[in-house]
Amino acid sequence: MTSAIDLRSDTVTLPSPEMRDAMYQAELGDDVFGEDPTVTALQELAAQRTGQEAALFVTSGTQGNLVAALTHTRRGDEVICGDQCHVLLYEVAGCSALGGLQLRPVPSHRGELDLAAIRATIRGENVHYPRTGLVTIENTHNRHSGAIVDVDSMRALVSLSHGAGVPVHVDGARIFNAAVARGVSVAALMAGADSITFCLSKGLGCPVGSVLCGSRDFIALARKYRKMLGAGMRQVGVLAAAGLYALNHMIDRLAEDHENARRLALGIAGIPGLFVDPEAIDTNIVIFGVQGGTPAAERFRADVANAGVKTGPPGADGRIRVVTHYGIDSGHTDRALAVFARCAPLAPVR
Ligand code: TLP
Repeated sequence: MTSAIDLRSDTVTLPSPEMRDAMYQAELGDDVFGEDPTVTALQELAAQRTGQEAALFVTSGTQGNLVAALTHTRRGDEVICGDQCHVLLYEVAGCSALGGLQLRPVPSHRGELDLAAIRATIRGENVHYPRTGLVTIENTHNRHSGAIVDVDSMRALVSLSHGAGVPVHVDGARIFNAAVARGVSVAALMAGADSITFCLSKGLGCPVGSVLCGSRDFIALARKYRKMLGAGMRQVGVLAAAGLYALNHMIDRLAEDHENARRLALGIAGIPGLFVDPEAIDTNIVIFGVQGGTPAAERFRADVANAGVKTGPPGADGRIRVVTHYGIDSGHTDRALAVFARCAPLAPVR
């Protein structure tokens, strides 16, 4: 029996033998004392890659985004974000529950935030109003099928926000996918934004961890908030070593994931009863519709799972997400497409 093809997320990747070896060999120390040389090396490299002064190793993307929000704002502030973004939909309302922050969603199109809506949403001075403390943007955008927010668009957003004295945080969980797909540096994609979280535990193949990057002062304060959240970690170089390995060896190969995602999207577009626009696939996420809406999508998902292909559950809009990653090659992609064709609602023989 062949093993399942897991397209649920790029979070399911396992560390390669070389990455495990780097973890085994890592030089360690107590990072709460700032004495873990491997963590320090990872943070320095992450800062350099993102064009920031400093960086902080955090446990997850969710924690990185929360620490960023706590560091940029004060209780009672508003945070402007996209209406489909991860911070708003999938981070357990941490900003509100733990930061006393109010999230103000604005419409987003393929990851780009509507600038007119942001202009209208940033608060002026009025006794009734909270302060606008932060604008946050996601790049690449998960719910918009891994869409890339390009440099020009980022520049316009940063200029508008900074013009109003509001900092910008980038949820760059998959920013290296954007950088590789566009052939530009992450530093260029930042376009002057104030901070970024990127994930090591997605396409880069690490077992755990994300990095928050920003100015030296910002990261000094962020370190305190990370400690407050209970994530002052000790000999954590054993995990940072995987991150260092990933930044040095796992970035260029993301292009393969993008090719496989495109191959999946082109295949899905040719299957009667499934719907996707392959032209809309920028990176490694494909979100597609199933004729018959949510009930048909649930049936389809169960059928393909029985045939050995794992996909995400249908979202609120009834569409299904598949994500390519280090554990998926073109052979897996073609096998998955054959299963999709057999299980699609309009398949000739079921
Ligand atoms: N996304 C996960 C799930 O939570 C949905 C996934 O499988 O895609 N920002 C973005 C854009 C993300 O997609 C995610 C994870 C995070 C932040 C949070 O990262 P973690 O899982 O490390 O907390």
